[in-house]
Amino acid sequence: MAANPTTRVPGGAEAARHGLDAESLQRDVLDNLVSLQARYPAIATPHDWYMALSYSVRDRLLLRWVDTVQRYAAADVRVACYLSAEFLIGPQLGNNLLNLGIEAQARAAMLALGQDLDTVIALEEEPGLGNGGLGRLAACYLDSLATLQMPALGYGIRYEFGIFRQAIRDGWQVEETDKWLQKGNPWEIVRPDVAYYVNFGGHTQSATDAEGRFRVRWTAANQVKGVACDTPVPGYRVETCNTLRLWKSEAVESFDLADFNVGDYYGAVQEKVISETLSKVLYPNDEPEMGKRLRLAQQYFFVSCSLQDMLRLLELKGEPIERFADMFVAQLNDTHPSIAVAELMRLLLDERGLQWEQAWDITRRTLAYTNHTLLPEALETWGLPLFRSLLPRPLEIIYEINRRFLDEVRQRHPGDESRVARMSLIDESGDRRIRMAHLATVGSHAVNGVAALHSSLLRETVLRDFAELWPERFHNVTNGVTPRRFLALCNPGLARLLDETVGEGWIADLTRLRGLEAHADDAAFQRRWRAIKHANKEVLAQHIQSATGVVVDPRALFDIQVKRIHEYKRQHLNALYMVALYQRLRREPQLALAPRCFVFGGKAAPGYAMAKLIIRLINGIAEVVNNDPAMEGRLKVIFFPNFNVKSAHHIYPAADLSEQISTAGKEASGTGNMKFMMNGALTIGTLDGANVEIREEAGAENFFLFGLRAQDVERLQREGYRPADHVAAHDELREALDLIASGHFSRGESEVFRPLVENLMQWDHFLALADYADYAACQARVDAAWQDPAGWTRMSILNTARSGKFSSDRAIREYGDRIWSLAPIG
Ligand code: B1H
Repeated sequence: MAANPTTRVPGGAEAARHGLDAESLQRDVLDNLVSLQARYPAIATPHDWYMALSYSVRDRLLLRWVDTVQRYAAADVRVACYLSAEFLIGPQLGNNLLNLGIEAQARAAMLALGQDLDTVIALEEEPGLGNGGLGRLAACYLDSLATLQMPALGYGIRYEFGIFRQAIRDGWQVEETDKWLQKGNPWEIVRPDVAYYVNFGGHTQSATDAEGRFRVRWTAANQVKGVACDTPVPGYRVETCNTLRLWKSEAVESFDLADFNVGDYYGAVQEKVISETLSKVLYPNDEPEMGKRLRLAQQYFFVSCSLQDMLRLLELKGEPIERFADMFVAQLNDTHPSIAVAELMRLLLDERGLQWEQAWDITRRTLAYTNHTLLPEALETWGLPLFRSLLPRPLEIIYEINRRFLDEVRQRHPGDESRVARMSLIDESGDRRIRMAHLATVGSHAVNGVAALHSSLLRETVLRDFAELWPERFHNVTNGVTPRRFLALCNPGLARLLDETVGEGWIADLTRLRGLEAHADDAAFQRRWRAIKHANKEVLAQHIQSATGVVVDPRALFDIQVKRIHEYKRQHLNALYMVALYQRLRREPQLALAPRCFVFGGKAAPGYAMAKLIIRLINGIAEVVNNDPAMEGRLKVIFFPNFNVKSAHHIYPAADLSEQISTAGKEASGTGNMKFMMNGALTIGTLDGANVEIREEAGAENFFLFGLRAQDVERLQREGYRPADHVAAHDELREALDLIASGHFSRGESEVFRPLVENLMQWDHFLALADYADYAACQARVDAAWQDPAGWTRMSILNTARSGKFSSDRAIREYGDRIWSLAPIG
């Protein structure tokens, strides 16, 4: 069990000794301005000040960082390694100041230098090393691991280009490259001495070694070098500072001298270029793209480097190889790192000479797998020819794992060959493909889903046969988010009120927010609560105006849906409702509806045409509604471009209503839903993912529930769903679809939205039309509730008060207790 993080960062004279006071900060910022940026104050750009301050803050982390690393190197400390292809860490400066407890000192120091701290913080480029929830979850978990003082390392890829920047042109999404490293990254320490070689291609040969043991040699066609790039991860007000280690690919040698000498200079450089493209760019999909060789190479590259690094750390600990699983546990963030099963086996068998049984025992005890999706199209598989050509030796190991595993299945279920085919690591039904979720499950001692509903569905559907075979290996760990970034940092106004009301302890123990319940009906407290929300809405209104040119009134109900754009998340259901509202208001201008401002944000995968069309639709509706004088003071529609961690800081605190309207059974958990709740937004949502638990915690009376349940969805789809029936039964819905199809929101061009409307009318794979009537009715309840400010504010307070469960600290304690057997070390 993790200890309560009570070790506080010193204040007063203590602070001065640690350089944490304003005066020494100011001195260092000036020094760094000259020594690192080569600038003096009069000519320093705002970015120079950002760099000078960031380096000064990083310096203050170094001592803790080095101490922490040293402690983990000691024997008998098990270290949790979080393997993830994505870490969406967000801007670092503000968060590091918060966790160190030196925000006020930094503000004073910068003021003395004539600089405004908030302006400097706002300059930081977003490290967009992830797509969405999965990558952000990994970042929240690193924050909690450090705060709970648990020995941990994050391992991933240092993409040179993170998620693209989204611009909106003529209503369409346009992707622009993300150049987050262009001006340098002050948080990163590159370690050329921490580097490993990774094999690709070629062939294998087996032979018997001198001691008569069977050994396999993999002769690779080429090798890539992975170099460690470290980012410090300080815990909140504790001495622990963990490491996020991201691998950058490099050519093995800058110049292949042999080639150079025979005159193939360009050939030698070419090899270098190919090696270095490996960690160049993040794949911008929130589901896998079929058959991308470079993606598989990225996965193997970072997994191999990470496992080799863990083996090296084991040596540093002075522990024998047999102790590997006692010293390390590796959590696989979805299947993207699941090649770790084969790679750890390879390293233990081929490089360390272990026997199969022993290697397999170590591998299974080391690895644990988190599943993040049940959507069939998002379950990762790799075609055999591609896999074989890139990773011949890991493929042989996978075959052998499969052979032994299927023997076990046959022993348990003699004659049940259809079960064997279902469970095999290789899907033989069409082109033969490796099922990465099966590989991860077979090679792990624990498998978990990310919300209670998701974990049950996982056991009942996708991994049913496996849960039958090994029920004890299946767990649920409901996701969580860090209250440091997503409450304390992004909502300072509310944070001050929380400090005053329940004491500062809530930041490290979010369940203390329960203390707010006693104030939920207090009129004076309610007024302060509303004033804070209003101020946050004013800030967001400013950002909206500068991003889109549209002026919105902070007194309107801010109804917000921000997340990746996907049909299962049903932004189009929300859009249909906006169109219906617009028509109602046009017909009946006297209608007593509360003024609403709908805000959307989120990126579409560049190749996902329907998602891009949904963005176009929202922008089309926005253009019409926002320019219609009859809608003035009643309705506004905003598509906030380039939603990312940085803009999220302004969005969650300003929300009144959180849209969590995915088709039941499709959203594994959601984490935005938790961020909204903490910041006092009410949720309108289906019984999907973590919404179920949010409603349980908040109380059914403080949650706007609508829609089909997961089992209804399953039944409807099994029995034959006919979307047109729902349209025929609902005039408002039909009129909304007709208006969209008429070209009203596409400048008269009726072709534009035809694919969307036709898709809905014919297929509607995610049952938007089936849920429409109930959604609209629920929105009417929202409207009525909003008209009673005291009642609404009470619900808002209770949502924040009861959000404690959704802290990532709780989630990480559960991983530590149930899956990692990991103790914190103070
Ligand atoms: C989630 C992904 C994902 N689930 C493939 N799956 C990717 C799959 O680049 N790829 O190939 C990237 C991402 N992401 C999300 O994980 C779920 O949809 C959310 O419901 C969940 O909250 C989040 C964190 O668990």
